Parts: sequence; structure tokens; C-alpha cells
Amino acid sequence: MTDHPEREQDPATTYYRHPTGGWGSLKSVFRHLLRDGPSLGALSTLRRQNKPGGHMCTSCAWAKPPNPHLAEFCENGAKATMWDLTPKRCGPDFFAAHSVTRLRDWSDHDLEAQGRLTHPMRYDVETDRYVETTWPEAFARIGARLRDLDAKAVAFYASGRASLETSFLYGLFARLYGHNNLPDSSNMCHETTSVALKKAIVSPVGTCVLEDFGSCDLMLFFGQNTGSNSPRFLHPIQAAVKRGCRIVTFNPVRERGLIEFANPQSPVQMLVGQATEISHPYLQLRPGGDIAAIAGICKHLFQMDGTTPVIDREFIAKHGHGFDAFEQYIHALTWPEIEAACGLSPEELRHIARIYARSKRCIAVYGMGLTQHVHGSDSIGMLVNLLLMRGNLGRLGAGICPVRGHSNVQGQRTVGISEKPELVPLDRLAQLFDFEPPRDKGMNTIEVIEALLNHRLQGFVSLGGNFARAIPDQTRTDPLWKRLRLNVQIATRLNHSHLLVGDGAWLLPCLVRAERDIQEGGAQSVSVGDSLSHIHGSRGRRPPASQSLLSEPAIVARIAQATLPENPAVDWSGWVADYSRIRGLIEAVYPDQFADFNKRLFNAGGFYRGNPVRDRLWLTESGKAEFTAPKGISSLGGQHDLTLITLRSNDQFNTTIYGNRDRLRGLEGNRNIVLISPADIARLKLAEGREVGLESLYQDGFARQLNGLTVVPYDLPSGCIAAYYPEANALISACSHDLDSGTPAYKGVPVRIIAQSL
Ligand SMILES: Nc1nc2c(c(=O)[nH]1)N[C@H]1C(S)=C(S)[C@@H](COP(=O)(O)OP(=O)(O)OC[C@H]3O[C@@H](n4cnc5c(=O)[nH]c(N)nc54)[C@H](O)[C@@H]3O)O[C@H]1N2
Ligand SMILES: Nc1nc2c(c(=O)[nH]1)N[C@H]1C(S)=C(S)[C@@H](COP(=O)(O)OP(=O)(O)OC[C@H]3O[C@@H](n4cnc5c(=O)[nH]c(N)nc54)[C@H](O)[C@@H]3O)O[C@H]1N2
Ligand SMILES: [Mo]
Repeated sequence: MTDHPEREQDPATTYYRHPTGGWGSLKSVFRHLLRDGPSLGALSTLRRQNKPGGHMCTSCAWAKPPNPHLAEFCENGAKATMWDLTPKRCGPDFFAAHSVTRLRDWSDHDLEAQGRLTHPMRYDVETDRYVETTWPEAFARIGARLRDLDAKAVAFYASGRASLETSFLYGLFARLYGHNNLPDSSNMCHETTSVALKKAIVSPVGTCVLEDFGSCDLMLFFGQNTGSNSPRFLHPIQAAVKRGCRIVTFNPVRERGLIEFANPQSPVQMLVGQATEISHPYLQLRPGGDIAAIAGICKHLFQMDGTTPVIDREFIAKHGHGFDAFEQYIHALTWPEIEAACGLSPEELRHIARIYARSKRCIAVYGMGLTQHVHGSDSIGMLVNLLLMRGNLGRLGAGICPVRGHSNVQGQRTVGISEKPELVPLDRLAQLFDFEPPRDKGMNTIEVIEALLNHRLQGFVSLGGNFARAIPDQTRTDPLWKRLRLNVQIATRLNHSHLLVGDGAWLLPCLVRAERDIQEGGAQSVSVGDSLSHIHGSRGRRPPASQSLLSEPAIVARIAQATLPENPAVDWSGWVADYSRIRGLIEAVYPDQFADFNKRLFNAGGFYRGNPVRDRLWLTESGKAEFTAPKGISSLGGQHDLTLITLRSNDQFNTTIYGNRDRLRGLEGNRNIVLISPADIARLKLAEGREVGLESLYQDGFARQLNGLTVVPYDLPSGCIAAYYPEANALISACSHDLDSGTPAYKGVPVRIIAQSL
């Protein structure tokens, strides 16, 4: 690890001295800009990023405001665009020089650092190399192989970056081919949200719009790292704090972005080095302790509710269902069990209950800290309970705000990328495209892993992403991929998933969103949906990285064409010639949400898909919002000493590792580290800098171990340790996931330290 001087002096604290944003973020952007020597054109692309008529950033899904800043991008958005527009190329010469077996020893960072993929490639088993192929050959052979396979044993994965147009075609292709096997990166991410919010309020997405952040007086943050993962959200937060809005954060890790923030867009803050203090208070609860913490706040609210009412009983009588059972559940909980589960004292929770009781308009914000747990859905249900207790749904300045990850992950799910047939208007698809769609449930991510482990999976098509590295249980799954009879990877850069291949593997390079997309009908635009359910058009203008690239819609359509029989109702070539026709199809299938899609494509700030919850229309069976009780008070089962959470740094985007500096956490130089509190280091007789291994204590009959991790002292609650994603994924069992949605429990891994790595 680093030999950072400040840490030597004071191991108990983080040693990052500067606020989020500020000069640190500008320096970080410029380092990335200069490293690859991007063209002036690439730099000018940033000027148009996230603005009407420009291209929508491929980093996070945070909202794009109607009145953007001069530079409406953040450090990470700039990195993502520069990464996409790198001048480096990874072409046939590179693959001729390196066997696939050899490349498997490379890190994902080194693989991606080779630059953009330039040519369609086929894996040749004899020479163990990717060799150049032509598009017609690739499509013909992929189509023939797909026809040969059992459709139900093939999965079409999508990473949440592909546009609405591509996603619609991909979902339609899957159903015409004969399956609903459409796992999505969302299955590892906010699937918990889709399931839990659906149960409570039917809307599977957040209820807030940007206006709400302008009028709330309290924001509760649960397990969302704004500074690293959705930095542009810091602007409305900072403005809210300035107006007097209070921010309370629940997170085992003291994340810099939620502590203080200096706005790079504000010359005054930059010059005088002044930052806005963000969270007050900041509660470092135990991992998986959110249900207990929220239950504790609710318990206090019941106790405080007297002559001065703090529970909105009028709202509950009119709009809530199941309140009595919920009240009984809370009464039955004892303070010792609440404290044991979350690590926060009744006094600390009373303080928050008081803040909440004084607030008139509260927004609850959350991320992976809630969703990636065995009882993740129940935590979200509890958060809805908390909001309902004071009528904080369906009015201005209030609501629930899951912060989504990939730039179009929420959008994809609304246009048919779903393994759940009941969520897709199959009858309308049947009518429009004259076929009988499959009605059986498809595989989600966990079920694809199971099918791979049971040797039932025959083929895999990947629309972006790095599935083999993003999933849990890599040691078990890695050797099995090469048994597949087909593995098609549509990608922009080389990654590890492309190297776990056997006969029938294809690597198909595509355009990135900032690049010009010219089809028969002229220059094309695509569209994406953001975290606040607004749809934005996006137009790329940069010249493509290679003449041999195709767009994602074109690749999907041409594989489909090569696979499926002729169908006069399905015009793949015509649709790809003019994407506005695909948007027309989306409008025809989803008329309520996408009315006048083409006309509204470039509305400033996007157009809103709408959410009945904003008008207090509850489409549940009871006709009211549902209070729910959790299955357990803690997301962690059994007795174990240490819980591992897996973290992202601000120098990565998922499995894309830009570099080794976790600037906001003050960590640098090495990602093979394990963060442990100084108290636990002493208790476990470890020492800073010592190399250790971790062993999973999850009981499913398989041993899981990870060695070579350097101990780094860090401010964490006792019993909580942390390591980076994806490096730590081999420790996580695919059987350990949210019970309702199947989202892997990446933030609740029972482990023990094995004193010395072997
Ligand atoms: N720079 C950058 N931006 C990204 C990404 C990236 O990798 N890099 N990824 C994108 C994607 S796909 C996603 S989904 C989002 C993810 O963004 P986030 O939702 O912020 O996800 P994480 O960083 O995985 O974890 C969030 C926080 O949860 C906390 N946490 C862990 N366990 C618990 C718990 O039990 N309770 C509570 N209350 N907190 C807990 C962690 O300390 C961490 O601060 O970001 C998107 N944006
Ligand atoms: N331990 C642990 N594991 C996790 C998580 C965690 O918090 N902890 N988080 C989970 C979450 S939230 C998510 S979303 C998943 C992420 O899982 P994925 O979405 O599958 O992974 P990414 O790392 O985002 O995918 C990166 C690859 O996408 C390709 N790519 C980039 N841009 C484009 C494009 O424009 N088009 C195409 N076709 N390809 C492109 C590049 O080849 C790049 O290598 O990981 C999950 N895994
Ligand atoms: Mo995600």
C-alpha cells in the first residue's frame, strides 16, 4: 500500500484533507485528459455533454437538468468520455501477438488500456487467438449457431448502458427467438428496488424529480456514495444545504462526498478553499443494519407521538394499508436487538427521529448499501414505511430516490429488457409483430450463473458489460465459460469476460455514444432514461474509432436477421436505417410513457415518463400504499465476527479500472487491500501493511478464499471490513442474494481473516 506520511501519524483517521470536488477533482480530470493525449475535438465533446442536442454521458444515470451548468459533467463523466474517445486502438495486430490464455493473466485495467476494439474478431481454438473476421461471416455463423441451440438455454445479457433503441430491439429479438432470458446488470444492482418499491407502491422506480430537491428540508442518505458515483448530484445537494436543508447519512464508511463538497463550478469556493459541510449527523452503522436503524427511528416516532402528533394519521388512514400490523411489529422489537443489529444507540436514533419529526418535506436517497443485501428488499420496504409515517410520498419536496447506476439501466427495463414476462406487454408485441411470444419466466443473473454451474447454459450473448467479472463466485464460474457453444460479446474495449471462451466465441466492436452514427437514413440519435425517469436524446459527433465499427442497433438487428425466419411485420433493415422508426415502435408498445417520443426527444431536461405516486394514486391491490414488515431485523444471518463490504473507488467505473487512486478516501497505489478499523487490527493482532487472506464463512459447501491483501487501517465500525469490487468477488457466493429479487449480497459477506496469505 502507500507509504502516506499522514497515515503513519494517525492511523485512526482517513488522511484525505480536501473536500470532494474542488481542485482535486479538476486535477484528476486533467491527469486523465492528458495521459492519452485526446484531440481538441474530444475535449469539445465534453462541452456538449449532458446538454440538449449533445451526447448523454456514459458514466452515471444522474439527472440532466434543463438549465445545465457551463460544464455539465463531473470528474467521472469526463473520464468516461475520454476513456471512450481514447486515441489508442486494440486491433488484429494486438490479438495476433497475444494468445487468449496469456491475456487471461492480465488485469482488466491493462486489457482495457489497450484502447478501443477496432475489428470484428472470432476466437480460433487451434491457435488460441482472436482472429479477424468480416461482419457478414460473423452474423451468418452466429445466426446459424443460434438456430442450432435450444433457445431456452441461451441468455441475452445487457449491461445498462445500451440505448433505449438498442434495448428495445434486443428484447424483441429474444422473444422472437423464443426466450425471456434477459438478465441485466440491474439484476446485480437495483433489482431490489424494482421488487420492493413495486410491492409497496407499485411504481418500480423512484418518485422524485429535480424540483423536489429544490424544496425538501431533509434528505436521508442510506448507502449511496454520491461523491464517487453520481457527483453531479452534489450540486443540488449543496444548493439544498445552503437553503438550510438538513442531510443525515447512514453509512458504515465515512464517505467524503457526503461530508463536505467544494463546487468546481464556483470560483469563490475554489479560490478560498471553502467547502460546504454536507451531512449532519453522519451515522456509521453496521453493514446490513439499516432495517434495525429505521425500525428504531419508527419506534421513537411512536413513542413521541402524543399531544403534539408526529405521525401523519390522516394521511395513513386515507392512503396507507397494513399500518396496524406494522405498528405491532415495531412495538414487539426491543432496543437491545435494534442496537445489536445496527450498532447505533437508542439515543442516536432518537436524535434522528427528532430531526425527522421536525421536517416537513423529506426525501430518502439510497444506493447499493441497501440493495446488495440478503434482506435488501425489506430495507427498502422499511424506508417506505418511514416516509409513509409522515406522509412523505406524493407531494413536492418529498419522496423516495434510488440512485441508479449505469446511464440507461432504468430506461432499459422500461422497454422490454426483463426476464419477467408479466412486466412486458407481450400481447401488444404479439399483435404488432405477428408472433407468439414466450410466456415462461426467463433467467435473471443469478439463474444464468446457476445454469452455467449446472452445465445447462449453451449460449451467451452480451450487450456490453463484463459479466464474468461483475458476478459473484468467479472461481467457480471462470472455468465453465469455455464449454458454451456460443459466446458473443458486443463491446468497446477488451475485458476478462472476452477471454473465458471456447469454440463459437465472437468479439464484436461497436460505436460509443459520443461517436457519429450514420445509417442509410442519415445521422442518427439515440435515447436514454435517467434516475429521475426523464428521457433524453443523445447525438454523437466524433468520428468513429475505426471504419469497421457498427452501431449497437445495427449489430443486434443483423444478428436477429441472420437467426430468424422472414417476418413481414419485422423490418430490421428499415428500422436500423432510421432510428426514429424504432422510437415509433417503442411508442406503439408503451403509448402512455412514450407519447410523441420523436417530437420530445431533445426537450431541455428530458421528458418525464410520469409516476402515479406523485398524485397519490396507489395502483396496489388494496388501492393504498403498503406498510410492510421485514423478514428479519438484520441482513446478516448467523454469528460471525467480520462482515466484508465491497466498494468502488472514484477511479473506476464498475470493472473498468481507470487507475489506482481512490482520491476521496485518501487511498492510492494498490487495490489489493483490506480496510480494517484500528480497533479490529489491534483485537485481531494484525498490523498495518501486513499481507493477509480472507476466507468466506458462507455455508454452502464450497470453500472461498482470497489472498494477498494488504491491511490498511480505516475508520470503520468494529466488525466491518472492506475491499474493492471486482477484486473481492471470488469471496461472494452466488447463493447469497436478496431473497425477493436475487440481487447478490455484495455488501454482506461473512468472512474471517486468515493470518498469512499462502
Ligand atoms: N465513479 C463511478 N461511478 C459509478 C460507478 C462506478 O463504479 N464508479 N458505478 C455505477 C453503478 S453501476 C452503480 S449501481 C452506482 C453505485 O453507486 P452506489 O449506490 O453509491 O454504490 P457503492 O459504491 O457500491 O456503495 C454505496 C455505499 O454503500 C455503503 N454501504 C455498504 N454497506 C452498507 C450497509 O449495509 N448500509 C448502508 N447504509 N451503507 C452501506 C458503502 O460504504 C458505500 O459508500 O454508481 C454508478 N456510478
Ligand atoms: N462485489 C461487487 N460486485 C458487483 C457490484 C458491487 O458493488 N460489488 N456492483 C454490481 C453492479 S451495481 C453492476 S451494475 C455490475 C456491472 O456489471 P457490467 O455492467 O456487466 O460491467 P461494466 O464493468 O460496467 O462493463 C464494462 C465493459 O462494458 C463494455 N462497454 C463499455 N461501454 C460500452 C458501450 O457503449 N457499448 C458496449 N456494447 N459495451 C461497452 C466495455 O467492454 C467494458 O469493458 O457489477 C455488479 N458487481
Ligand atoms: Mo449498477
